[in-house]
Amino acid sequence: MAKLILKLWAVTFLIAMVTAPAMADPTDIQPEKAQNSSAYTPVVTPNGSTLCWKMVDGVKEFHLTVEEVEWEVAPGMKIKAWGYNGQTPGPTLEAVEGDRVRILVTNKLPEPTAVHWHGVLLPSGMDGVQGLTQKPIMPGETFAYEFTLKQHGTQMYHSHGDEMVQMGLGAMGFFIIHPKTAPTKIDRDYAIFLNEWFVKPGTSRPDPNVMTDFNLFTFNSRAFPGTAPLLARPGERVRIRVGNVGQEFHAIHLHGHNFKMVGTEGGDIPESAQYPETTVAIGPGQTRDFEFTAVPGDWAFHCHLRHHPMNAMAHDIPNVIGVSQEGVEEKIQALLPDYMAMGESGMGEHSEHAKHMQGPANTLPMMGGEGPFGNVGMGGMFTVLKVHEDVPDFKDADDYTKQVKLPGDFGWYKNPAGTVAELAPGYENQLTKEGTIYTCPMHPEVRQDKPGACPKCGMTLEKEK
Ligand SMILES: [Cu+2]
Repeated sequence: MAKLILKLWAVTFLIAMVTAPAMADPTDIQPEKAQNSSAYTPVVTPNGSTLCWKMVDGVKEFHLTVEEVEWEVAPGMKIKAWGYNGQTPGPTLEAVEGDRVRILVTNKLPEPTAVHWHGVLLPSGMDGVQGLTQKPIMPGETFAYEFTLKQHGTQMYHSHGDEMVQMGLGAMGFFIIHPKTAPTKIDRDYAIFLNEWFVKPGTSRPDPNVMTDFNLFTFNSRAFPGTAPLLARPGERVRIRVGNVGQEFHAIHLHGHNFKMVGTEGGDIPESAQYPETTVAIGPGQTRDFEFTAVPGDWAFHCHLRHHPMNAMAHDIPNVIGVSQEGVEEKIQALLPDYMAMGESGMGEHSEHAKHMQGPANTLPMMGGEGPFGNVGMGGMFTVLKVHEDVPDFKDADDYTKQVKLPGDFGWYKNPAGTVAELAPGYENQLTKEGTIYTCPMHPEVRQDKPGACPKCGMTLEKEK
């Protein structure tokens, strides 16, 4: 009897081996990219990547693994996030309307999950809502989602199990579906995922319980000065897609251009209804696509909520603008020798101090970043659209993300003569005229009659009181 059972088991096992669908490990997937570039311009996800797929029996098969990832927000700060395939946001899925897709999802989290294909029209049972449309994907399990793409546009994917924690830790990504035939040719196509986080300075685990007072604001989970620039050549047609499944609204603003709103997560905006903007408000659960013709220059691209192009700051510090700090510094230095009184004349000096003062471990100074004219004094949701003549053609999206990582990459715009704001001729510096002396807060022996930087530490000199 035991022999018979063993035989039956062996036969069943063999049949299972032969008939089992190809449940490949992500590492087995050959780099057969969505590179049908005659039909569309591949999307670049700055600081991110595009997921490779392989064709299995006429179906484009993708493999996502949801797992803990160590992620660099900007040089000097890493977080322990939850993402897909080693990154947050997860790699961008890219396909074409009409494709049949199969997405294998392996759960390497310590708790159950499910993946929702946000905005994608599909059978209810493939919608990825844990408990409602499917069983949870238990740790270690791999689920297959399979459906035919009936639309095109900028869609997203994200966890739909323990959402506050899983999405709060970064489990999200783009799902971009190209039209079979595009009405206009796009030269550069970029995708930027917004998110906000709270990471207590000195720690690395984002706190998903924080509901309102976030201290990190990111484009593709990177904060300035860790954000890659968007490159284009003058006159090129550029599309930017922005996605948000966070907790807050953002007002994404581009300098130097009037762009046209061309799509939402619900699909194309008909040409007759497209409208001009310079700032697009984008709420949780929304995507927005806009297009423009690139104008030469280095153009700021950022969230316009004024705390969002900034990094970790303590929001509960007292407001000391215009309040004399005379004597305060000395008193506190008796207890904390490194203490510096700041904020009397505004927060701008903070970005200077950040260059030479040791902050807490694993956090980012409130603002910083070197530009061609000095400190940019920004952080968070901020990057630069660089429209330069000498921007190269990149082989594909991977080639771009490997070569373009930080704001200074590919240089700065060479302004034609006479097109940069300068000191107005004939106007003397009012402060110098009145005989003001400028000193360094760290090196009082440095004294001069002109504003400038301390030759010893580089800090901006302050008016002597
Ligand atoms: Cu914002």
